[in-house]
Amino acid sequence: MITHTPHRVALTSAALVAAGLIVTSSSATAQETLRGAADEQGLRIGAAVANGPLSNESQYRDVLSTEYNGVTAENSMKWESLQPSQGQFNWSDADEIVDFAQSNGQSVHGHTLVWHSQTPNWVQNLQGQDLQDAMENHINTVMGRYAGDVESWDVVNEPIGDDANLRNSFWMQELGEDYIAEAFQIARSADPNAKLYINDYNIDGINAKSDAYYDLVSDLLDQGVPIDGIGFQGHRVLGDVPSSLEDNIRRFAQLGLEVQLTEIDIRIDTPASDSELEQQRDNYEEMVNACVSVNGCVGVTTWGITDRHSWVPDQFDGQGAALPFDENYNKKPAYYGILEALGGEGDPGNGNGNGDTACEVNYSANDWGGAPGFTASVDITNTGSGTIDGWTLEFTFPGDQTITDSWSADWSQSGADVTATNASWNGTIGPNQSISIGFNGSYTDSNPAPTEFTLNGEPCTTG
Ligand code: 9MR
Repeated sequence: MITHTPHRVALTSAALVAAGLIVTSSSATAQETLRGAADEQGLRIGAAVANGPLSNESQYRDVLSTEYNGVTAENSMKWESLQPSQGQFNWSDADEIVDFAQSNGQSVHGHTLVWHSQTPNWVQNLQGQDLQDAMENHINTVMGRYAGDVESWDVVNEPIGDDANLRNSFWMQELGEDYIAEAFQIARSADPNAKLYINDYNIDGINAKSDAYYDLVSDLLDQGVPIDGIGFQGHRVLGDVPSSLEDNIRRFAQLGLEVQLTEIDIRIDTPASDSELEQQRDNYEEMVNACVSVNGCVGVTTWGITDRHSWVPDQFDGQGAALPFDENYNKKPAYYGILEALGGEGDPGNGNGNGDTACEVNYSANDWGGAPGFTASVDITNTGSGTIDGWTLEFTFPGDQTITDSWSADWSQSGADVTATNASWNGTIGPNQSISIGFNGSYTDSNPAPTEFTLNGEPCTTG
C-alpha cells in the first residue's frame, strides 16, 4: 500500500516509549537513573566506595548520589582500617562514608567483620580465647557504633576456600569451624536490627563451592544460627557469567535467605574494543536480570563506579574496564545493561548504550534496464542486544524517485522523504535478526541510493 500524504508518525511516541525505543525528553525521570529504576523495583543498587575519590572528586560524589541508593565501604570498614592496633579504633574513613550515605538517603552495607584477609597481624597472632575475645569485642564495638546506620553486614567473609572446604584460616585453626556460628550470634546481639550476611566469590553459579555454601548455610539455619543473607560477590571475566546464576540465587532464596550480588565487576583485556564493551553490557544485564527475576534477591552492588578507580588493573595485569562508568565518568554500555535490567527508561535498548546506531540497513535497487523504473529491497538488521518491538524506518531519496508500489511495510512518501512502518507480522526484530521490505519506484534521470537511514529515530549503519 502506498500513500502520498505525510505519515511520519506511524507509531505514537507513547507507543515507542512503551516499547523502550525512544527517549522522550531531556529532563531525567526517576527511571532514567539506576537509582530511580532500582527504587521503583524496591531493589538496592549499591556501589563500593573508596575514600580518596569520595573526598577529592566531585564527579564521583555526583554519580554516587545520583545513580546509587546504597553504598559499601570498599576498604574502610575492614578490620585493618577500623582497629589497626588492639583497642585503637579509627572511625574517620568509615564515618565519612556513612555520613555521605545519610546525607544522600542511601543504605549502607557493612563490609566486613570477620575475614582472613586485611586483618592486622596482632589479630592473627592471638590464640584461643584471646582471639575469640578480640572477635567479640570487634563485632560489638563496630556494630554497636553503627547500629541503625548500617543496614546489613558481611559478618563472615570468604570462609570457604577454592577447594570447597572450609578455609584453613587462622580463625579456623584457632577456633575451629564454630567461629562462623559464633560470629553470627555475637553480631545478632550487637545489633538485632542489622541483616547478617555471609559473603564469597566464585559462588555465583552452581558449582562445588556454592554447593558447599548451600550445605553450610543450611546447617547453620538448622542450628538456629542467625544468618539472614548470602552475598555472591560477582567478580567476573567478560563472557563468563554462569548460566546457573539465577537458579543459584533461587535455591538460596528458597532457604529463606536474602541474596545480593555484592561486588559485581566484569573485567576485560584492555584496551577494550567496542564489541567487548557491548558484550560486557549483555553480561551486566544478565547478572542484574538474574537478581531482578528472583523475589529473595534484594539488590546488586558494583565494586566501584568508574574504571578510573577499580581494584582490577592493580590485581590483574592487562585487565580492567570492569565498571559501568568509564575513566571520565561517561556511562558505558554496561551502565545501560544494568539500567535495562532494572526496568529503566533511559536507553533506547539498542545495545550500544550511547543512544546511537542499533540497526544496519542494506538498500539495493534493481533497475529494470531501459525503463525508468526499479525494484528496491531494504534489509533491516537489529544490531543491538535488545528486541525491537515496533519500528519506523525513515530515509530520503537523493534523486526524484517516487514509490509506485510497495510491500511488507506501511510505506509513505512526502516529497523526497520516505517512511516505512512495520506490518503487523514483522514488527518484532530480535537481536541479530533481519527483516526484508521493498518497493517499486520510478525516476527521471538517475537513481542514486539513499545513504542515511534511521530506525525509530536512531541512525543506522549501512551495509
Ligand atoms: O577492592 C578492594 C581492594 O581495594 C583491596 O586492595 C583488596 C584487598 O584484599 O580488597 C578489595 O576488595 C575485595 C573485597 O574486600 C572482598 N572481595 C574481593 C574484593 C576484591 O579483591
